[in-house]
Amino acid sequence: MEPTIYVDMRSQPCRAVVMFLSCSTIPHIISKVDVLKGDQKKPEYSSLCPLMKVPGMKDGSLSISESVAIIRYLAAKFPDKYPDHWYPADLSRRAKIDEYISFHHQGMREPLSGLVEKILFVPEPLPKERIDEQVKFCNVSLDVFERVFISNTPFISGDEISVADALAVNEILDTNVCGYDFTKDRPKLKEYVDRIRTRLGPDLFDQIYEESKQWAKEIKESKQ
Ligand SMILES: N[C@@H](CCC(=O)N[C@@H](CS)C(=O)NCC(=O)O)C(=O)O
Repeated sequence: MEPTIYVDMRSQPCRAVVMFLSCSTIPHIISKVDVLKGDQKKPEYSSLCPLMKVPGMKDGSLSISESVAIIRYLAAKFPDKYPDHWYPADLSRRAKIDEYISFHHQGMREPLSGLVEKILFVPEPLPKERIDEQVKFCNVSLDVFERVFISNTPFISGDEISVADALAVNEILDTNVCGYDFTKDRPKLKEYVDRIRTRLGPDLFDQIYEESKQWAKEIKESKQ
């Protein structure tokens, strides 16, 4: 039986896992979890993934959460079923990707996903200064990202796309749901995002973003 991957496609780490899977022949079944309806807290899911977050994965008697753990598990279990550059067997190339992955949660997700959280998932709107402060945090982090991870190379690990880019691009674009497009004033970052879309193929990329774009549209309309 193939692994089941539990996702809500409005979620950045879920889209990163799906991007990797879509560029592989790793056998899998996708099962949808609606986070906005609270499916992640229902016993069917929380008994498998007690962290009650998506993505999740079940493979036989193993069930885990955390996008990075899921990607690493699938890459290790199916090494011949994805183009090597996604998570190279070569130690040095893999180390470059692992360097970004280790940076990712604090360095990118905390500021960027934090902004989405502070705008969309608070009971009362926060004062403008709190939002400005978070936007500043995002910009400081994106400065580091541009300077350290994509200063001389088209992708994080060099000339080819990898799981690091899948994780990064999904955080970079996620703030669009709440009206913040950080690629607007950052040509280097915009080129990077466009390069990933081209490399994946615009059809696949847009398909992965479809539910998120629809959600962004609904949020925008609800504010008018
Ligand atoms: N570090 C986790 C983050 C998972 C996460 O925060 N998922 C969010 C969606 S983006 C979630 O499931 N939220 C539901 C909740 O907190 O109730 C990963 O990379 O998988």
